[in-house]
Amino acid sequence: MASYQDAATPVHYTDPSLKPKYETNGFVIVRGLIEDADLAELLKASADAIAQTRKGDWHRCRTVGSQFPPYKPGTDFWGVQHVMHPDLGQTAFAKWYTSDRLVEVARTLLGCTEDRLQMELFNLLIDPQSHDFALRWHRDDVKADATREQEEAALALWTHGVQWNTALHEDSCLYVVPGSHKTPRTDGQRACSIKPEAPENPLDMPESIQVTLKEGETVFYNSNILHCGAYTAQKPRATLHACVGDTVGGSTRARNVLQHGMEWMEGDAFRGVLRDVDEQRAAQTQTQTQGKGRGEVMLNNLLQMRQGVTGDVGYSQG
Ligand SMILES: O=C(O)CCC(=O)C(=O)O
Ligand SMILES: [Fe+2]
Repeated sequence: MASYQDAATPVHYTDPSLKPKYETNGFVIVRGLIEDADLAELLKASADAIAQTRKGDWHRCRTVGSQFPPYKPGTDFWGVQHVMHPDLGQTAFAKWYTSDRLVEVARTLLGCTEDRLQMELFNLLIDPQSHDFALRWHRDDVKADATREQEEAALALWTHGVQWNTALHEDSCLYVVPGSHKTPRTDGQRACSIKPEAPENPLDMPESIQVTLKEGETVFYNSNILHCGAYTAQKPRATLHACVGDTVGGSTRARNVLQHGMEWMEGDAFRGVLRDVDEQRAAQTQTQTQGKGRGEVMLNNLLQMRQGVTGDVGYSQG
């Protein structure tokens, strides 16, 4: 296996080693994904979304004190939820989520054609204002007390989606155990991830590393890799946090995605946002056809998956 140092070395988004690195290590750091004009636009949209959240005008948020959904009400925030929501009024996010480079990398990592991409979550992770905060070590859709066999079964299924963090400011909040997307926890790793409390020092987790992203870099990762997040009020954070699925996964990703409450995506207003960004993209590209209708195809794939799910999906943690 490649060294951890090698695993954490950024590669260009067109580099052929992208997929093998992602598959071996469970994550890959990518540079060159955001064009300069898009970075400025995303920074502006993020600043507006953060301001709305901190003022108490945006209630879909991650509050300090809640590690996982459902997030309880609160007054200090570590995330802005559902940034593509039409009521937030920031179309830059939907434009980025459906952009050529991002879609190409997601499609490559999933090994699928573009028409199979399923729209999922898009949130923004931010610095809390007045409290440091951390998540415990976890896998997003496997419970902490899962047996070895349950963990093995869950990991074997978890190949139909990819998650990413794109740092708009330098970001060192994420920690991962490279390669742990394929193997159940060792006894030592289990001991460090079984309690509901966050660790005092994330690096006490055996074989863990801290992931540092420079401005504009993205880490794509398997969200069932063993990972944790530690947040400080001392340094600005504005990190785009999103995932996308492959429709061949059927309902395997339903709980992971639908637990966040996606009903707002059904309305005409959101479809209108997707059409607007589609037109903007067509006006900017010469081919006019690349990516046409892409956002709506992705959305329709999600809505179709959701229709097939009956009953309450519950929550991945707790
Ligand atoms: O803050 C991060 O980068 C990770 C967040 C996370 O692991 C989660 O929300 O489940
Ligand atoms: Fe997580």
